[in-house]
Amino acid sequence: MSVYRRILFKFYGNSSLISQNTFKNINHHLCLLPVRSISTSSKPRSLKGFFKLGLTGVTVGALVGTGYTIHHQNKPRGHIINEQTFIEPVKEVPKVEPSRKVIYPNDDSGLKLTLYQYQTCPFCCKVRAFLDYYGISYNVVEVDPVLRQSIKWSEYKKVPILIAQTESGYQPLNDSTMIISALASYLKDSDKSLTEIAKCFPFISFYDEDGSKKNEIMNKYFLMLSNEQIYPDEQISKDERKWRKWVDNVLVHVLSPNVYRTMDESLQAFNWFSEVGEWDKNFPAWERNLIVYVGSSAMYLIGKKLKKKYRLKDDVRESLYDECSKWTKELRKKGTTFHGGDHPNLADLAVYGVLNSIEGCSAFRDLLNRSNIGTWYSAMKDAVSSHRGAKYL
Ligand SMILES: N[C@@H](CCC(=O)N[C@@H](CS)C(=O)NCC(=O)O)C(=O)O
Repeated sequence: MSVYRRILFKFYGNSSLISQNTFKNINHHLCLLPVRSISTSSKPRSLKGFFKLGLTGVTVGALVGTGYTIHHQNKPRGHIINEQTFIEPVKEVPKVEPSRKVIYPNDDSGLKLTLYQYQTCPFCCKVRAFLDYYGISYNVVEVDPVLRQSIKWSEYKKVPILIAQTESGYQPLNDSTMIISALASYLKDSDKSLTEIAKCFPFISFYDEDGSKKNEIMNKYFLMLSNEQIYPDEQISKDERKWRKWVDNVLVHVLSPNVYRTMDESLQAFNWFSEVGEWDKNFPAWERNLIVYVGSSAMYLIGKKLKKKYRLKDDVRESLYDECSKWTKELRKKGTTFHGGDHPNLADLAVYGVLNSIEGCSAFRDLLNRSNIGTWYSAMKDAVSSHRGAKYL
């Protein structure tokens, strides 16, 4: 995969959003030059010759096109559907010096965790919000978004990846929602090991409409508790799941078009990412500059495509305000500080985490000025930064 494409992947998240055509089109443009030079250098042809050549071209094109379509449609897709796979424990992971260590002296979870992340990726922020709130220590490995050497050992190529040290090696956990559900299950009911819990989140692989391979993690919004008494109110947990899904399927999608709304905002955002991700320290200068300048231009363009794909309003800020007001409206209805009542639940942590990822961007400042989410957000910031969840463990 080209470095350019990887940069798009990093900030785009969902690979299917980078249209295959973007790259095909680039290639097509490049192809125009040699084709033209061949035709100008050849001898003039008769009209009949041109017609014949054109007809042959169209026929060959149609045959190849049809053949490709048939091949594409007949490509075996079903064979891996329903084939369940688990995230296998690994014996070793290559030793890398953590970019930083987050240590909470009162942490008695017994967990030894390392988070492979991008500092401002919304999904990584979500996982950190959870760990910080519960005061669970962890090492951070800031992944180089271009070369991604530090996650070469993993078959899963996205971040966050969390690994938990076990007696016989390491248990990787992939996907922010699954990571949080697995850890929350473990913290509420540590009868099962994380390896056993990871098995409760099997994934199935399938090909999507574009023919790209996707994984779907089963049960990822559910906590795996052996004792039903621990989570007694089904309605509360249903509500929590509903909002966690909304974060992954709706809220995150309004962020990029807002953060990269104009070229200026995009560049500002990347400079802020660089600052908080300590790219100066973690990556060579050429790479940091490459990410900032190529990344911000690419994301500006991609932001426009995402706006269309997710049918955001012409003024994308309106979509951001609308979504956030759904959250605050529900909060008003409940009449509590948090969705979880007087302390945050997993939905609060998820919303806080993803909004926290844009805290240094003008979109976030506008959001605070134009909506009433600020009160909830500061209460969350306070709860997370004082690790208030530790007392509920
Ligand atoms: N559903 C996943 C999404 C993770 C994701 O898309 N992460 C992006 C970064 S924001 C990623 O790693 N993209 C691939 C890449 O950078 O190569 C989750 O919740 O963790």
